[in-house]
Amino acid sequence: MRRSRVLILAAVTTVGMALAPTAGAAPHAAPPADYYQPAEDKQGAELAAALHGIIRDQEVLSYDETEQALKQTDAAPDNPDTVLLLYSDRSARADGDWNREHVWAKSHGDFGTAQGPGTDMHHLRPSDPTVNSTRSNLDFDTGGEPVEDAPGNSYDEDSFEPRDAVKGDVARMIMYMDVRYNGGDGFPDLSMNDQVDNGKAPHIGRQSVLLNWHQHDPPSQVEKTRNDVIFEQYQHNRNPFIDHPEWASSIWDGSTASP
Ligand SMILES: [Ca+2]
Ligand SMILES: [Ca+2]
Repeated sequence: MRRSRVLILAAVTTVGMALAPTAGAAPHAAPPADYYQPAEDKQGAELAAALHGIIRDQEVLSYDETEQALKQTDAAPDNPDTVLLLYSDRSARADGDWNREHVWAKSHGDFGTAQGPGTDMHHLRPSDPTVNSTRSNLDFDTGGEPVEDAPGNSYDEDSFEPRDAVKGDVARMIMYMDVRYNGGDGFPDLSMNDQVDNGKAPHIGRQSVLLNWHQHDPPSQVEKTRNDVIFEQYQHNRNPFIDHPEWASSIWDGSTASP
């Protein structure tokens, strides 16, 4: 069992390496065979620490560069002149009316748009400006009133609930940010907690709800391809929870403890 998995990964890597030097080549369908080697056989906090060591090795874009990059990472598969809007279940013209949503709200840790968490493509998504403004810096939780012009999303005074199709995407972006940012690089240690109304503290909740959303909305092909494009062409690091969804429950076992 183990042997065959390794062989499959090795085969994929060979294909990817052959394509890598060509501009615009199809991205990997999977991480290189050795990418997660330091995390092998680890659990819990040790796994989180190993993943942090792997994914902190990255290129860091400027905030200006992220706008152009999003036009590629979030292009609609059937129309590359448009970008998919995270919450709205529609696309917008790439040169049209959309803005950049920080899924880990940039006020939670107050990191702004300086190079670092505020420019990390793994949690930046094109968004309808009005919906982005409604989400504002709310934590994530269930319930509230419907968001106007964005069916399936709802919000109240202290939380935002995205539509079902992107609930898991949101959870995996938050988990990535938690493991990636641990207080190095001059930025705060971002971590999930099980609360709402976190304000400017470097926390986002609710962890139990996000983990539930991760379970019920597993990674889609669009999400996997996006992870590949960021890895191949921009940051050269990956979101481990898209590649290995099972690692979430090893790191966050349902308790409120967070690395
Ligand atoms: Ca999804
Ligand atoms: Ca952290």
